[in-house]
Amino acid sequence: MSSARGSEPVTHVQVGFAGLGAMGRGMARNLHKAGMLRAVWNRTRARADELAAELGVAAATSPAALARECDVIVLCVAADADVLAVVDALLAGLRAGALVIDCSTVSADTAREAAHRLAAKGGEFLDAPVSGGVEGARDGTLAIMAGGTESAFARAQPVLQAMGRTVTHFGPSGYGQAAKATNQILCAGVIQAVAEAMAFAKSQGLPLPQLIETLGKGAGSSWYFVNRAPNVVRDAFPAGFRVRLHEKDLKICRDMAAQFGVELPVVEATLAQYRELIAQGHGDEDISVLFRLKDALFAAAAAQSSGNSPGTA
Ligand code: NA7
Repeated sequence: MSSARGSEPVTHVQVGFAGLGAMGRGMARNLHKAGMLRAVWNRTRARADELAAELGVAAATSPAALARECDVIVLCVAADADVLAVVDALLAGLRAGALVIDCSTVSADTAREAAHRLAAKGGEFLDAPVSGGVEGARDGTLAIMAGGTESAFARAQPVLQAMGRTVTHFGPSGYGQAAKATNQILCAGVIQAVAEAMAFAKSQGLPLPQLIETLGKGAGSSWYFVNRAPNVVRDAFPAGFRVRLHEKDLKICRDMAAQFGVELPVVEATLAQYRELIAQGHGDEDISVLFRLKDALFAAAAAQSSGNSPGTA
């Protein structure tokens, strides 16, 4: 047990990593840099083999084989059912007292269920979803929101510190996911505002690069405005944070709010618009592609009033 913030790499923790997608690969590389990565596993075997060869670590042939090798296992897979499936597969090889840290974004209920299944086999679980995107995963600067027991959080410290810059324990199992869901609502509101503001600015004929430069320093600015409004100028919306993934997360937020009998307007509006974007083939683009729908409002209005006064001063 070590509180490793800013200290030397901790080499005695032997970590296994499962889920080498866009996020997981960067996170696993940072664990390797910190001297902790022992083995990796990925559903599509080739990805595990490739990273294992790059880093000189073992490629486990199954989650159970990974669990047999390591005391700490980090997961970064996709949705609720995927996390539970991998947790179940780990159980067959679980070492006594092993700690599973799940960095996927799933519901708080799934986190509690995973904690329950692990506890029944003598393991510990920490939900530890992350924010900061692929860049944060690569640079080890993720914000990590943890839920679980104090002891699980303390044990996880060196591992979390190797992957993130801001690591916060919010409470028992599920609280990390609740914090992450809060973040995803925030992202929805901000991207709505960025997309709408940029479509409005375009309609006004404003010079967009100068506008981004100036408003980026103003009170309405945000990370999304500074980093993603330029996509509008480039007319390209590469991921980024894919529409499909944010849709998954907002459905989690919707379900969690529904448990209180509440429908959240920003969540509902964004989900409806994401459905439209996905139908139009934009599901794998960055969420700033929402601009296209807002821009289309002006195009539709212009088309409707065509023949009137197109160059209204
Ligand atoms: P990616 O790039 O889509 O990667 C997803 C990873 O999860 C990838 O390694 C998948 O394996 C793996 N995966 C997905 N479903 C399963 C199941 N059922 N069993 C085992 N492995 C699975 O997503 P990101 O890296 O951007 O995001 C990962 C999580 O962090 C997600 O919850 C985000 O919301 C936040 P594959 O290579 O496809 O076989």
